[in-house]
Amino acid sequence: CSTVQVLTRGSSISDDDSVPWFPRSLKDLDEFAHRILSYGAELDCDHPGFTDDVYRARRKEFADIAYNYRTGQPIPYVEYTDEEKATWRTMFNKLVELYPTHACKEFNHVFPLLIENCGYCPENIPQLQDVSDFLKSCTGFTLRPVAGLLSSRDFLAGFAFRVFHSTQYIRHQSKPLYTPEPDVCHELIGHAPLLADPDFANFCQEIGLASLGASDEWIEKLATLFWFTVEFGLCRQNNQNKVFGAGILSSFGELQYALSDEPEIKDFDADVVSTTKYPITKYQPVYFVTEDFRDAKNKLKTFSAKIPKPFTLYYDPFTQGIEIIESH
Ligand code: TIH
Ligand code: FE2
Repeated sequence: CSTVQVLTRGSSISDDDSVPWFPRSLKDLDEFAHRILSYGAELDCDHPGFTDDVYRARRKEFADIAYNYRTGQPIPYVEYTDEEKATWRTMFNKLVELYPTHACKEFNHVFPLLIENCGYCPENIPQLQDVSDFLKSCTGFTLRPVAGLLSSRDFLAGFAFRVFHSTQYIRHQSKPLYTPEPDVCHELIGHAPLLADPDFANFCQEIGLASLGASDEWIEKLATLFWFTVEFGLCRQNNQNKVFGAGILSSFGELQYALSDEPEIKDFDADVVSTTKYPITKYQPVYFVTEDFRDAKNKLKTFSAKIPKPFTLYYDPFTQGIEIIESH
């Protein structure tokens, strides 16, 4: 028989070299601010804003806000410029035309609530703090500003705590209908609506919990599952494919393409999905379809039970922390 020991903070699990460090409390997420893969202003040379000094300087301002942010602080409000608002308006107006026919029903249920409660409209880029407050009241999810790209490990870990790392800058005005990197339009139009849905929120947290303490190899698989669901997932509703992936919902170009005859559509099988390769700078050649978010969560649970870990962990909603039970 096995003995079970509840670990307190700082005890043996953190001394075990075979288990990668992971956050155990909301405050621990502050560690990530300093571990971004690219600082906002260092844009790749093929980025549309690369030669635009004004855009680069603006990206640096946003990066600084996120870099200095700490758990518990309000996310600073940002005054967006007329040019930035015009980019949002172009996207917003085009996307809302497609949602009734292309987006899943859960998304279409929440979207009007964001218009009502968070200032979503063509003329206004909503503020992260307002959206965060709204999400918190629906599912407990909160937003946290992020300065640049996080590693998959850090990004997924946030989900264990129902924290979504969100960019605050906007895409370059020359390419409003598709960008290869996340921006505030992608986060607020693509991701935020479904983070207000209880089943979807559970699914997201499940991926996050599965990622804590997992090896690099398993993180890669979970990040791929994340990609083909939260970012690029389709589901079946009334015998039709509908979109729930944020990467599709925030791109007018890809939203039309995803439900056309062009891409390959496959049924969701977690083992297959988790090892499928994908491009990050162009439309996806293949999408996977799940039944609904509960079905996706159950499949994910079965999958993540295979991840070897020398302990079991639980999320404690009262402390918003992780409890670890180590098996000997
Ligand atoms: N391609 C998306 C858009 O244009 O809104 C943004 C991203 C999706 C996935 C990662 S970045
Ligand atoms: Fe995203």
